[in-house]
Amino acid sequence: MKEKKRIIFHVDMDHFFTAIEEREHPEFRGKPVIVGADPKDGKGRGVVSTCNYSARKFGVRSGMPISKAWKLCPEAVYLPVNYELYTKVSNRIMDILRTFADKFQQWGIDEAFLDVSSKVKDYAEAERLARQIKKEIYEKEGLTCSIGVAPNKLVAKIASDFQKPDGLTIVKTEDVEKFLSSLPVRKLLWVGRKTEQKLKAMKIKTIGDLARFDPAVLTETFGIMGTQLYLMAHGIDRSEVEERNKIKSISREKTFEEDTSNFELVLGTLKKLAKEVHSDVLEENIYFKTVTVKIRYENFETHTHSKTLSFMTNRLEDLKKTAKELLKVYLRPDRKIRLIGVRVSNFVSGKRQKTLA
Ligand code: TTP
Ligand code: MG
Repeated sequence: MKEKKRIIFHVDMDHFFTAIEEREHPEFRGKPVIVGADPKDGKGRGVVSTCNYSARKFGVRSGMPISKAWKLCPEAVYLPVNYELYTKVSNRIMDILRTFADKFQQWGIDEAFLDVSSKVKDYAEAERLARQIKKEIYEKEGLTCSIGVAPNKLVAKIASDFQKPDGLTIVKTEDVEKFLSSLPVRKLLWVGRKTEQKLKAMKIKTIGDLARFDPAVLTETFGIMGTQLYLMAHGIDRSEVEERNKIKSISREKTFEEDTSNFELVLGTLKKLAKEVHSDVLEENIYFKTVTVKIRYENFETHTHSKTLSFMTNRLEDLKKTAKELLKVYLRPDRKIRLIGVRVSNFVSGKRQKTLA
């Protein structure tokens, strides 16, 4: 199974939201900084969006309840999420990165894949190019990033995470299997908690364990995903770097001050969230097809429920109506609600929509 020879970069900004905040407020440098929900002296609800490396030393992590972060590190600088600013910086960084690539694919707010196969003839040149990219981002935006260089997206993504922050990890074709073998299987994209547990029960902990496993048994156990897992464990990934519509989804969520079964409040909040999402939809000049609601009960049990409309829309009424319809089935008098969220996805940009019509 010979792969077409390619050289792919994965660029991932270091502690993105907090790095921007530090740049804007040099007085925060050297201190632990946390961006996320208001900690309210430890009583705050909601979560940590991200934190700088100094806060990570205290055990703080993305996605952790803000109240837990407060316990671990009360002395940190706590800041609210300034999406508008981060999006602007992200757009500028993506514009810089795009100029270096034959093919480019933004991946989330602070990551991108670059296919540079025709720009460099070998890994030595690739290294020089990667250093040039890091330098340019630092000079223009004052921010550091980590870059993974590899023959495909899968390995490049794992490599960018290998030495962070300000890292550069190069994995040549002949080194791929060795590089992967000692890493935990969780590093393979798509290996979620459940799969990880199942693999653990089969005594598969590292990617190397997985690569040595009988592929027939993997397919028997996991179906088509078993075959995928086996290929990934050998560092095989043929997916192309391809530009998609820039933003993949727009969402808002709200953690209630107190868990509630006041449905008027819940539906009122849903409307408000829908309105906020909608104003972003208009600003971005996009049309959406899919609406998703998220609900978390007081015991943290979380559900998401989506509906894909048969049409593209940018109308608030469509969003509100669909979101309400989706959420209603989860409103039960015996269950208190902790959080709700609204998301739209499946986008077509407004401009393109016009030409399609
Ligand atoms: P990441 O690249 O996952 O994290 P990071 O850039 O903060 O840190 P690292 O140096 O490890 O790359 O995510 C990019 C941004 O996305 C992050 O700065 C904040 C946001 N984010 C959230 O809001 N919630 C989350 O749970 C995660 C993982 C990220
Ligand atoms: Mg990052």
